[in-house]
Amino acid sequence: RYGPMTTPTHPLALAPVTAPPATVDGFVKEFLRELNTGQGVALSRSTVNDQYLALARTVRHYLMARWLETTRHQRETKEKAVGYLSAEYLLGRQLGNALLATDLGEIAEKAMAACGLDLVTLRAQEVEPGLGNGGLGRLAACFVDSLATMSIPCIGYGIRYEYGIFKQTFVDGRQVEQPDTWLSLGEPWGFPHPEAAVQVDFGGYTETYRDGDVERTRWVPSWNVLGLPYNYMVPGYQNGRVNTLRLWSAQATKAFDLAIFNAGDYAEAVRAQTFAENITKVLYPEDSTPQGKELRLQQQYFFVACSIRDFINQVMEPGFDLHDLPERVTFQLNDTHPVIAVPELMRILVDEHKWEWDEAWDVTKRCFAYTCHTLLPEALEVWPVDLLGRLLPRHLEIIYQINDAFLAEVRERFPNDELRARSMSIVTDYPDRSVRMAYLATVAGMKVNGVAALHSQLLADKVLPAFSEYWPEKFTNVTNGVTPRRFLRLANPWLSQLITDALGVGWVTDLDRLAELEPYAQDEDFRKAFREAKQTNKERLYALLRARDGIELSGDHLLDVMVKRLHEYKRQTLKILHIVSLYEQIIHERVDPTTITPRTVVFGAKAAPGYRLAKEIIYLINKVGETVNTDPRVAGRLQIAFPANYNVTLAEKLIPAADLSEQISLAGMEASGTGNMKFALNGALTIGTDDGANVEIRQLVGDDNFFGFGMTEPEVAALGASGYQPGSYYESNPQLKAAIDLIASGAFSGGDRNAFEPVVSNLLYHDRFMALADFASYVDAQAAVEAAYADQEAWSKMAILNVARTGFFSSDRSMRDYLSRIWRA
Ligand code: 475
Repeated sequence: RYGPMTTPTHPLALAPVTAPPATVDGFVKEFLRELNTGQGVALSRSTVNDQYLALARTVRHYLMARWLETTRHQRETKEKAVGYLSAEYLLGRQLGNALLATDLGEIAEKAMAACGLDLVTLRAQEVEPGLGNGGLGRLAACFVDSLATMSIPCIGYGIRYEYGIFKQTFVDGRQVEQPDTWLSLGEPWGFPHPEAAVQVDFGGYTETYRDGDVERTRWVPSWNVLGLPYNYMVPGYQNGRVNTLRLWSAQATKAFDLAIFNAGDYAEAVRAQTFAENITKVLYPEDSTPQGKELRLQQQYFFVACSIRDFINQVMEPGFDLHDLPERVTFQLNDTHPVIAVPELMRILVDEHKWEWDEAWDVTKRCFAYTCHTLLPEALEVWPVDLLGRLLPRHLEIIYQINDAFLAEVRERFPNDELRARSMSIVTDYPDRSVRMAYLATVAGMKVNGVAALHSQLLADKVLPAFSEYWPEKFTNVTNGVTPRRFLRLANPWLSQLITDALGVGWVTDLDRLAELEPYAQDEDFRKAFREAKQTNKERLYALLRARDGIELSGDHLLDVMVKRLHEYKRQTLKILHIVSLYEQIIHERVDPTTITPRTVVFGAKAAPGYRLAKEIIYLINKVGETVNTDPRVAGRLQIAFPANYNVTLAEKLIPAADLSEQISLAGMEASGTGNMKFALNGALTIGTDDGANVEIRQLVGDDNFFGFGMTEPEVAALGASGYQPGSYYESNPQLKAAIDLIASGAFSGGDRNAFEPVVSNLLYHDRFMALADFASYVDAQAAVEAAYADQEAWSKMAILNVARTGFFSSDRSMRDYLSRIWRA
C-alpha cells in the first residue's frame, strides 16, 4: 500500500539530516516557515494557537536530526533496549521540557519577542497530554525522561487515548467530569506512521491441525483492528539523545469493514469503524480499582500486541533470530496492565514460528520483568475466564498451559502440598473462575519489584508470600524516583538558580550532588535567598489560582498542600478533620487565634467517577472550604483552596510553593508515593506516616527534619487483627468528637445534618483506613509543625536539608537500580 523504500542518489539526500541553526535568526526563520508554509497562516493573521503549534513544530524540527541519529545509532550498535510497556503516560506539557532539553529556551524567547510574541503566553496555550491517572502514569513519564538523559536505549510503548483523564469541574461543590479533548486544537508532538501499522486480531476460536507428525494449534480470530503508531520524541537533557515513545491508536482495518461493505450494508461498515476506534477512545479513570470491563482488556491486548510486533518486525533488523530476543530487550511490565504480552509472545513463538513449548518458554521468561504498584487487594487485576476465552481464546489456552507446567513444577518440589499448589495457581475458581494477572506476571517475569523498600517487603511477605518463598532471588526493590528536569529545574527556576550558583550546573543530571548544599543550611544569606525563592513561588501560584480559578489567596501563611488522587487510604479525611478541628477551636474560643500559625491549605484531587465515597469527601472539602473562607472569625488565620482539575501543569506550580507536604496514608497502603519526593526536593517539609517512600525520605533527611506520626505497619496489622473500633476513638477524644460533631451538625452545609452522612457514618462505623486511630498523633505532629514554622531561620535550615538530602529520589537513580538489578542482571 505504501510502496517500496528508495535508495537515494542525490548528495543532499545522502547527507545526514541537520537541525536548523541554533540562533535567534535561524529560529525565527524556521518558525515563520512552519507557520506560513507548514500551516498556511500569515503571522499577522495568526491566533495564539497557530503560533503555539508553529513554535512546537519548530522545536520538534530541532529534535528531529537527533532522533534520526539516535535510531540509526541504535540499529548499528544493537545495544540491549528497554521496552517499557505501560497503559499510561502522564506526560505533562511538552514544550517547556523540549526547550530545556535542547537548551533553546533563550533563543526561543528572543525569537518570539522578535516576532512580537510572548513565549510564556505561547507555553500556556499547550493542553497537557493527560494519558494517565496518577502516580503510575507519571512514573512512566519520569522513567522515559531519565533513560533518554542517561543515553539508555528505550522505547516506551503505550496507548494514544483520544480522551485522557477527565477534566474535573465543581458544581455546587460536587465533582462533575468533562471529557478531556486534548487533541481538539491540534497536537504538534505526536506523528503518525501509517506505514508501520500493525493488525491486531480478536475473538474466534482455536483449532488443531497436523503439521508433519506434530499436532499444532492455530487461532482463527473473528475480527481485527489496525494499530496506528504515533511517535513522540523523548529528548534527553542536553545530551543529543532522543528516544521514542510509541503510542498506538486503533483504526478499522479494510478487511474488517470490507466484509460488511460487500454484504451491502454501508452504514454497518461505517459503524464498524467506530467500533474499532472505540478501543483507544478513552482512558479508564479508575486508579487502583480495575473495573474488569471487556473494553479495558481490549485496550491492554491491543497495545501490547502492537508493541511486541513492532519491536520484533520494525525495531529489530530483518532476519533477526528470536532466540536472541532476551539479549536485545527487556519488556518491563508497568503493573499488570500489559501482562497479556506474556501469552502473546508465547503465541508468536509457538504458533507462528512453530517452536517447541519449552524453547519458547525459556526465551519468553527471560524477556519480561514485572513491577507491582499496589498492596490493595482490590487493585490486583483478575480477568474472568469466560471473558478471556471469548476475546482471546488462544491466549487463554496458553495461560492454562503455563499454569499446568508451573503447578507441576511446584508439586514436584513440594509433594503432598496441594494447598500450596492451589494458592499459587494462576487460574482461580473463587469467587469466579478467573486469571490472576499478578501471578502470571510473577511466574513469567525474571524479576518482580515493588516501588519502595517497605512496599517491596510487604509485597513479598503479604501479597505474594508463596512466590517469594519459591523464588526468593526473583524479588527485588527499586525505590521510585522523579525527574529533576521537570520537577526541579523547570518547575522551580528560582531554587534551581540558587543551587546552580552554589554548585554549578552538573546537579541536573547528577542529583546526588545536592548533598553539597548541606553546609549552606548554616549560611544566613543562603537561607534568606531560599526563603525569597519560596515566597516568589507562592506569589506565582497565587497569581495563577486567581487567574485560573478566581481563588484569592494572600499572605505569607504556611502553605500546607495535599495533592494526589482522592482515595480513602490516602486519608484526605484525616486532613479535613484536622482543619475542622482547628476551625472549631478558634470559633469556640478554645484557642487564642493570634497564637496559631496562619495557614493556607491547598487540596488537589480527582475522584474516580464511580467512587461514591471519594466524591462525597470532595464535597465535604469544598463545603468546609466555603464556610471557613467566609468566616471572619478565622480570617487571616486559616484559608482553604481546592482548585479543580489538579494535573501535572498545576503540580509544577503548586509543589515549588509548598512549605508542608501532606503524606498521611495509613501505613502499609501507599506503595511509594512520588509527590512526596517532589515536595522534599523543592524544600517542603513532610508531615507523614511510616508508609511507602516516606520511610526512606525520613531516614535520609533525619527525624529532626521530618514530622512523622501515626501507627507503623505492624501496629496497623495488630490493631486490625484485634478488631478495630473507630467509635472508641471518637468517644474518648473530645477534640476528635468535637470535629466530627461539627461536621454532622450542619455547620458546613447550611444546617443540613444529612449532607455529610456518608462520610461521617463511614468514619464512625467502618473507617477501613483508621483515620480516627491516627488522629491524635496527627494533631500533635501538626502542633509541632506550627511551633517549628514560628522560627523561620530554623525552618529554612530544615527545608534546605530536605533538598540537600533527597538527591537519592532522582529517577536517574531508579534507572540505575533497574539496570543493575533487573535489565542487566
Ligand atoms: C501508587 N494506578 C503509588 C505509584 O509507583 C506509587 C491502577 C489501576 C489502573 C490505573 N491506574 C492505576 C495505580 O495503581 C497507581 O498509580 N499506583 C501508584 O503508583 C508509582 O508511587 O504509591 O499508588
